[in-house]
Amino acid sequence: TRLPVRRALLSVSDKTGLIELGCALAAHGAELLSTGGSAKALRDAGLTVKDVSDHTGFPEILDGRVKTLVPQVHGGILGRRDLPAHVDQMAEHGIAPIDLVCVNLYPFAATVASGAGDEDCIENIDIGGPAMIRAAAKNFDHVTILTNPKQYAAVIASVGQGGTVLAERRAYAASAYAHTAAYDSMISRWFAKQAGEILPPVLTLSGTRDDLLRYGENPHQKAAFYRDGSQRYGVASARQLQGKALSYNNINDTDAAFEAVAEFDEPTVVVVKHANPCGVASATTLEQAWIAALRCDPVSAFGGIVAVNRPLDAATAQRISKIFTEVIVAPDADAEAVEILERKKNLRLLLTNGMPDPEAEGLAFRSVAGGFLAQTRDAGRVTEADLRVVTKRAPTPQEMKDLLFAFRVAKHVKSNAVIYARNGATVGIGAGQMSRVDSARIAARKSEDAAKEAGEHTPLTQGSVAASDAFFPFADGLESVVAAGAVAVIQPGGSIRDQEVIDAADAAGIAMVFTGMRHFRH
Ligand code: 93A
Repeated sequence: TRLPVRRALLSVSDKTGLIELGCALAAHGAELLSTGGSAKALRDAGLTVKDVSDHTGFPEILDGRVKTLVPQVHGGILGRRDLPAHVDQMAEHGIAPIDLVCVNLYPFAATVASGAGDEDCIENIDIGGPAMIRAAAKNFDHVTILTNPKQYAAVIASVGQGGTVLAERRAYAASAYAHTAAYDSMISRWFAKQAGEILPPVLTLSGTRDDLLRYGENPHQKAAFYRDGSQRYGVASARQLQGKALSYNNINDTDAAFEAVAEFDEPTVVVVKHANPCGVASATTLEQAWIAALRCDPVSAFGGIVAVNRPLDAATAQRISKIFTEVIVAPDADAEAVEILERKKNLRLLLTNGMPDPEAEGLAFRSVAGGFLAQTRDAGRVTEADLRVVTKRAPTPQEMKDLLFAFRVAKHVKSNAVIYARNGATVGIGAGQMSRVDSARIAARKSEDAAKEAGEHTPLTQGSVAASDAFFPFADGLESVVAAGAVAVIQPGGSIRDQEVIDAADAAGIAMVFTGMRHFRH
């Protein structure tokens, strides 16, 4: 059934479409009630309008702060037409039902954006408008609430057919509450900003907010960096000493690099490209670690992101500055290192003041169409005590050290991940393949390339250890790391064919350990 509109209250700051709506309502017999500016606009267009103050017998007072906040308005909106008691009380107090409310609010955001002073901003906090919107939305059984000029055309059509139907009134009610909720959260952000508090983000990618990035993963995408204030030492809270603003991809890659380097206790360098490590090394000094990390894949390191887990020293800065690097992220940097990097105008240097705890709890999100997935972050870390030797040969102490190192790197490489490591450095990284065998081969081939680049005859995978982020489902993956020269393997285990894989390892005379923990990263 359609509900005709016999009385409508129009009170809008944005007058777009107001006249058309007023004309249509009047043409179908509605009495129009309106406030100051809206009434004037309607009258100027030749429509008959009753001022709310005439309707209620109460003037607009306090500079307009109280215009519609009266029982004649709110009773007219909230009264239930299906309850005799409500109908009687309305009659008793001379309250006429209002069937349609059209309100949009004082332009608080535009006032703030215009650089207006506090007093002006506060005067633009609408009180009466949201009250009417919320009241009309609550009584959607009987009342139509419009909050956006884009809704007018459909309602004009409905009114032409005799009135609005319940389903549309209910849908408008839902938009109405979304509208007032967004309005109040905007105001709360403004207050928080005045007080200098960390702001909870408003999820919108329009406007001129500080969090907006130049663009997203590609130039035709919009992007923003929403900080939730949960990370004390990381990209979100880092100080940028130099270089142009970070891009979306820079932030993503820098985060990946810094989270990875935080896993290691010894001086360590991680080089990241497209969110994957392309070289990781631990050594007694950062400089040695850089040399070893770069050697893993010097081609990919070009234009990469470098993360270190110690204050950056001059010697290391000097070496890094020799190749084109997008970002360096470090807990701190010596004055001399900062001076060296200052010469590289485009390089961004980020200092975090400390290292994050890799075992800290937290949430990680991933978007899917129509929603997002949330999970606790991968804070899992395997130690030697967790390992189970499954082969006849056990790893030597150095192999054991390298196995744990390689598995920790694997955690930060896209699945399927296969990592070859030796003496605390990766010597081949295979990332993001759909087949584990391909990841193993790619890593080995990259290692061969790196050896050629360095003028060496044997690839560094000869005599290395290998890590796999998830179990080998068949013996073929294991055989391919053996073919690349690996002499010890670390993997979660847990496949129904584990025994086949163990037999293949024993047949090759290599050592293998199971971690019991998987590090998928998709
Ligand atoms: O100042 S208010 O908070 N107090 C009120 O009683 C009130 N009634 C309507 N703001 C109030 N309004 C707002 O006035 C509406 O939300 C609308 O944005 C604006 C329309 O005013 P005018 O019709 O005078 O342009």
